[in-house]
Amino acid sequence: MLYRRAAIMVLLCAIHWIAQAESGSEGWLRYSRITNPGAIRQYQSLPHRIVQTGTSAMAQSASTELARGLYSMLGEDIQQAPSLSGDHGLSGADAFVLGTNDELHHLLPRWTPQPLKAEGFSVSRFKDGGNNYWIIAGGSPRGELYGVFHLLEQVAEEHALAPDTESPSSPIRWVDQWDNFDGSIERGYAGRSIFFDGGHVRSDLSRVSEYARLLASIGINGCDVNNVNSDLRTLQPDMLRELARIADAMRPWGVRLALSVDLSSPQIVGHLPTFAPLDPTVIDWWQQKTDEIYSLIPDLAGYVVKADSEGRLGPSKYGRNPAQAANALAHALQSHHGLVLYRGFVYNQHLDWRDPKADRARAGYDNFHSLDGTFAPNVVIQVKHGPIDFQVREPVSPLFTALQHTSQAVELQVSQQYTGQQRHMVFLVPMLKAALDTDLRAQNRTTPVKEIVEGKSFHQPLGGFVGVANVGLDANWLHHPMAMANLYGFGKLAWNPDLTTDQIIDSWTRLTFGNNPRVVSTIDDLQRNSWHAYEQYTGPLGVGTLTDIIGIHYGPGIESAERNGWGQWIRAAHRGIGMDRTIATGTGYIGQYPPELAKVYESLATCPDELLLFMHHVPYAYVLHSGKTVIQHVYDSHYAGAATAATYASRWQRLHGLIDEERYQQTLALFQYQAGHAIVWRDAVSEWFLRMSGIPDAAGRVGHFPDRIEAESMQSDGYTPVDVTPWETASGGKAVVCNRISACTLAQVFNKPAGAYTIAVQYFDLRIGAAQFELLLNGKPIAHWTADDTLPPAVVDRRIDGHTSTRFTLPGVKLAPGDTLTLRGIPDGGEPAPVDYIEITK
Ligand code: GCW
Repeated sequence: MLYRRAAIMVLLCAIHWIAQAESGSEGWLRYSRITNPGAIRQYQSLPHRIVQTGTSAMAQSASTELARGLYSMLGEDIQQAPSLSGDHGLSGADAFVLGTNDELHHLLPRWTPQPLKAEGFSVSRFKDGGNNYWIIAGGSPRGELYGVFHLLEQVAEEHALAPDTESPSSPIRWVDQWDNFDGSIERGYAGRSIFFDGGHVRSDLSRVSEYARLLASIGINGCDVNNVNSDLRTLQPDMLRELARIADAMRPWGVRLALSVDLSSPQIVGHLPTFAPLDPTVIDWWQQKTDEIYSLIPDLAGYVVKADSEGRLGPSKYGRNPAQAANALAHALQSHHGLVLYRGFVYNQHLDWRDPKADRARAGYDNFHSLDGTFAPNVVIQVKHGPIDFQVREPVSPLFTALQHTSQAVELQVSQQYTGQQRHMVFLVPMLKAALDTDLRAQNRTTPVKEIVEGKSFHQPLGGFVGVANVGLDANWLHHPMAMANLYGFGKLAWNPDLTTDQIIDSWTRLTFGNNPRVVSTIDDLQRNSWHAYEQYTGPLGVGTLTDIIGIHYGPGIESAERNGWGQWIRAAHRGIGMDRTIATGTGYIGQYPPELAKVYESLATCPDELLLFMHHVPYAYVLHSGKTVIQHVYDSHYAGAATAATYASRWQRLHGLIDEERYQQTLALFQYQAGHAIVWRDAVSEWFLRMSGIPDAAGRVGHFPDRIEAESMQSDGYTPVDVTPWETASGGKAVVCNRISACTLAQVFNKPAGAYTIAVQYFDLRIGAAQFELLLNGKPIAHWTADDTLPPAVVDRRIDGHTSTRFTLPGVKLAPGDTLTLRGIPDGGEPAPVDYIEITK
């Protein structure tokens, strides 16, 4: 009876899942029905019964998940039984048996457990008294849960099930969310917070539980839910009680809550006269506050600290250093087994740009290297993988080798802050792998970043991986259906950084879109090269993402990097470009690397092209290892990258009918958008470099647009020209706007040979309204669209620039000389239907 009830429950849930199908909310946990007869056959002998030996919430999640997944994929009734014996009915006595090693050994004394680490698992087969068992053993209930997800993933990918033992690379496998209590998310691009709204924790936390389940399935065991720019209310008693509800929602999935704390809290929340880290009243305050938190959240993973960085207060106010601040917190957490993740992202954003020796990239090393060995054992320094800030290409931070007696975690970004903000497809795993595999050659031996943070290189007890995820309320979590590969990939790399890009993308695609070979190979190919293409059209040769550095970090804004205190300078001049970070003549940054690697970067002869402008200042005519000049490389790579982005939509269209319509259409629209926005990037960067260097493009493309008609030169009724800032983000530096309430028009007589043409309209789509556009040929409407895309910025912004520039494309229009093409723009809600140009190509 009990079994039957469990089976019915599973069935009801399954119906619910089907109804919700394919919004992307299931991520890679779709568990879609296996229809391939060969695969069905290989799973036919699997047991139909699950015996769970544990009673914890995590153990319950493990068995329920196994039942849910197997039922959904194989359509078999799965019973959850309390013991090995009992009414076996039709399903026989075979079973999946779940538990920790100890529990299982107690139940099956003849079974020999594999030695397991705390979060490891083993999947094995065992025959006893004529019964066949699949045993999923964990070093802990969390390990058991990971074993279940592993087995289900094998089935979803239609692999033969085989015994296996795995354990994670390192203990810290966390995600950080930069969510604010008002429900906004700093650098989040997929809607509002799943955790907070209106200054409080949401009353409905069902998305939080679903998120924790997704995280558990890729081995993530901690989640810092509040922005590192921490709200000062975080540690107030009533807020802590609310935050405890989030911990409760994630706990059944083995995901522990962590909290970002602000170091000034003793003063602001505790009303002490000071927050000086070594002041006894402050030390006492942290202890009491920490005890209070643990009484509400007994398994809190720890604190994350951003201090003395981007306006956050820190120990420097009292002449103290990060170790003294971190250790004060560590002391309070020690008896609770909590950790302090103190961020290495400490720098001065008021650097003097006129000083050729000033260099933000130096900051991490300069602030921390002398502190090595002085941190408490439960402090971990959380280091962004590059020395600046998540640029499309950076070398790895030299801080990793400066700390040899301190545990470290690498901070990687899943949220595509500088890499297209989940409006462009950019599969980040190749980039993350390039960072993790970089061999820093500390002590003249092999010390790749991944082994340093695993604690292997310098024999540290702690360490690991932190991913800034920033999922939001969008049904599919990250907005772009392709972006979930980055979250999946981050988790997989945190579990095992030796996995290859191909292994990761192939699994993700199969789990997310099914096992059809054409679907798999098409999506794998699209994703695999997408980081390279994005780098090509946004920021080549290590110069950084050439975006609006002091704004939203999305579209092009090249000069924003220069002449301010933020230190992301590209040092572009009329003769040359790049930051001289050499030891010989530059900022000396290169000298922060161990000598073998420093030697490679210091010399122009050995510095890799892809990091050239990060390390050196060179003339535009400098010849790269590839044989091209820097300037020609800039032109060529921008054209090549945009050309690659232009192929995405048509490659995707070959999958029509092979995947669900909802995700198909959503992805197609994003690919079409990306093709247009890649052109905005290409033109902005190449035009800017042309103007700066005065060196023409050898292929004659840059500055020559024979098929383009500038809006400001068309015959206008109501449209007026405006200057666009920065100039490079609109063709010719100008656009036109309609300041009427009713429509304005632009008209042009066609004067090329008759034929079928593609008409592209480059216009601007602002958040504030939904302007309408209509294209007419000789007075007859041929297309109509609304400017209502949810493009970044996530905040209301009225600017006409490279963030909002977008394109509408109409292929196959038959045109003859003398035809009149008219574009009608109808403003809405303050959006003046802005237009940049029309391009008519064969
Ligand atoms: O990447 C930058 C972001 C800031 C962020 C900061 C950090 C949370 O632009 O928005 O603040 O880094 O990592 O602290």
